[in-house]
Amino acid sequence: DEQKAEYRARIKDLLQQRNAVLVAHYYTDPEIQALAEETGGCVADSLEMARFGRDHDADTLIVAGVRFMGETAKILTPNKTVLMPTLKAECSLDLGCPPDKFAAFCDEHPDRTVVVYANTSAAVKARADWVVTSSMALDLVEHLDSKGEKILWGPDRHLGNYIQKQTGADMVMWQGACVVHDEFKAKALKDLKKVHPDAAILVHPESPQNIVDMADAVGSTSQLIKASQELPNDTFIVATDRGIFYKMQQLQPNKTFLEAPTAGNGATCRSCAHCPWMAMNGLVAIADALEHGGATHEIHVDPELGKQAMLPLDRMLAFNA
Ligand code: CIZ
Ligand code: SF4
Repeated sequence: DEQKAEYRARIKDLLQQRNAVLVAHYYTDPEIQALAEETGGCVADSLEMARFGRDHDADTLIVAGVRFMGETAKILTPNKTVLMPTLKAECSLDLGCPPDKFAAFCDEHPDRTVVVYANTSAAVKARADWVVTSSMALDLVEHLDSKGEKILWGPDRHLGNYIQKQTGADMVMWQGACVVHDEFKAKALKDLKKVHPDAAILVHPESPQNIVDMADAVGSTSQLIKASQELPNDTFIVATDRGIFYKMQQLQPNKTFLEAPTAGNGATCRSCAHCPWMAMNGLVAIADALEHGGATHEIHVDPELGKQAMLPLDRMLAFNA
């Protein structure tokens, strides 16, 4: 703990020296979120991280999250230095959607508007008409559907199915999944709900359909945080990465938050509901990134690719339902 305090102090100094700001995702570990808050950075979902980084006047952004979030920051602000605690923080949705295969899929459906989730590489974004996050995907697809557009959706199949069901839009889908949300189990969730009959179930739509079907509220991370404040329940069962408990507990200290079970019995897989790549964003790695930058920490995006990917990203940021 003494060592951690030392790292925190060092990071604070380095942030000032470099005129840098720490931008952290809700799924990072609590101490990282706390540090971002203490130092004038932000804790947010990927949409708000992108907005915050774009609008902040720091020279350097240090993005605690996964690679696509750093890439998005670089695409939106090519003149800023974008550092990440580690460049090895991937995302199963991004990994499961290689740009060449995705482009071939798009070529098979030239009549469709291409809508991709933010959890993709710069090259996949560059091929898209729209980028979305889970907080505005439903509204955007509703909007496109109302104009009679047919949609090609990628890469998360659960989020795509959920949106298709809600909107009735004509969608073909890439079959990707998030390794964290894909693990939630309906039978174990039913059992947990029996033990806590008054609990409200909060579900991120990257989860399988049978989990979404049991939800009292379905939404993006920021929407679930809002639901935890607005619903009258004292107890919540939460089906998303448990990093989110930091913010929920901070805003509602008297409420109880339980992890939705990930394996057949909730006890066998205590760490499943935490993204292994988000967990790579530790204090040591952040200090190292700020101190050394360079090859092992700096995000680069090919400028031409970046220009193409900026178009659907700007559309996303400008879209207001
Ligand atoms: O699962 C993720 O990586 C999410 C929810 C990202 C985001 O949009 O904040
Ligand atoms: Fe990707 Fe899932 Fe991790 Fe989010 S939680 S970064 S979607 S693997």
